[in-house]
Amino acid sequence: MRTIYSDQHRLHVSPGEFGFGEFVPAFEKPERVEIILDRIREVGLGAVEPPKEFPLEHITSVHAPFLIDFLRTAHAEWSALRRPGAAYPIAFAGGGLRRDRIGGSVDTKLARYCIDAATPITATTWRAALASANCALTAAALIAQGESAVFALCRPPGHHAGADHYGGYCFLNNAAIAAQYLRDHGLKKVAIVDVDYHHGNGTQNIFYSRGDVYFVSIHADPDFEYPFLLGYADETGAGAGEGANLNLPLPEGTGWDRWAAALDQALAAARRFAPDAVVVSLGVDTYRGDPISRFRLDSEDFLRIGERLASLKLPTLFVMEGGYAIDQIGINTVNILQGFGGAARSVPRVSA
Ligand code: SP5
Ligand code: ZN
Repeated sequence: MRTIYSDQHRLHVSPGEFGFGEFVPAFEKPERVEIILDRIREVGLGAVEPPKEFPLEHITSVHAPFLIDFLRTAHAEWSALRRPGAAYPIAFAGGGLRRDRIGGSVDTKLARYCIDAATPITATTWRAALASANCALTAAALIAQGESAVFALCRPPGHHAGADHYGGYCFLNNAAIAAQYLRDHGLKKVAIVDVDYHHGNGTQNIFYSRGDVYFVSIHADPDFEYPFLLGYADETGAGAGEGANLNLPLPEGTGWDRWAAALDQALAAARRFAPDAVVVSLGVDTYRGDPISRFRLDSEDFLRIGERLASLKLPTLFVMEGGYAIDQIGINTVNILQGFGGAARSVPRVSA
């Protein structure tokens, strides 16, 4: 399996995040994808290639242009006010505040566009986010040209970024951008299967009223976990998208048996949709050792996930999302790809 990777991801380094009463070092850090890349090379998964550059239209086909303009210019506006560090919001657009205000000061825009205090914009964040989206687009172009499976090793991740908002360590929704590219290049129906520990609220938001892109997500119940206010089972789609959104929230402590039953349900639903290709939002923060998560998957389980995804027998585009257990992130991620059948050679190794 080919991997698309850009070293420009290093241009995004979060100074830290607010969480549960303190400012803590960022969990979403550059080492994550470097370790995955090392593992890809160690097992001989396949070629690692840089992304091509794509026109911004592929991004503005899923994100509001005003959000894109903001991501590009936010830090310049921030530093023009002689502020240190990176741009974080100091207020949020809940409580009946005006969501129709899309301009104003950098703080006004941060309040409107950003959904949390864990997704800072630095001077070079935009370049990293753009390179990440280009990885997904490059992989999508390969799938559109007939490749059976490609891994977009995206960083920063994307599935929490919606049509006109961002957060959850995500700026541009790489999986959604890739799915839209496939739709624009001859594929009639695309299914997105999101196996990250967190609900892919941004992806759901983008496709909620559309019947051509099916979204199914297996995740921690938002009743106790981020993003808290989306990802419930009663969200089934709207309008032309009614029935094309499936949320499978699971309780704290979920282990393989229960998670695998949800995966089977997700894959059965995806199969019924009869898509022309599948985009997998690939998070490995379901791992038992993940520092911010409460599921209990073992490294071996990720091999099984890959095998079951392969049973769809469809062109498959893997897009990297979350996973914060740095020591095991390479093994866990590549186990999914090897389980899928992505390795030209070598026996899957399951522990360090
Ligand atoms: C792409 C992705 O996986 N985004 C996840 C965003 C989760 N953000 C909120 C996490 C709060 C973490 N605070 C954890 C403290 C643990 N002691
Ligand atoms: Zn996650």
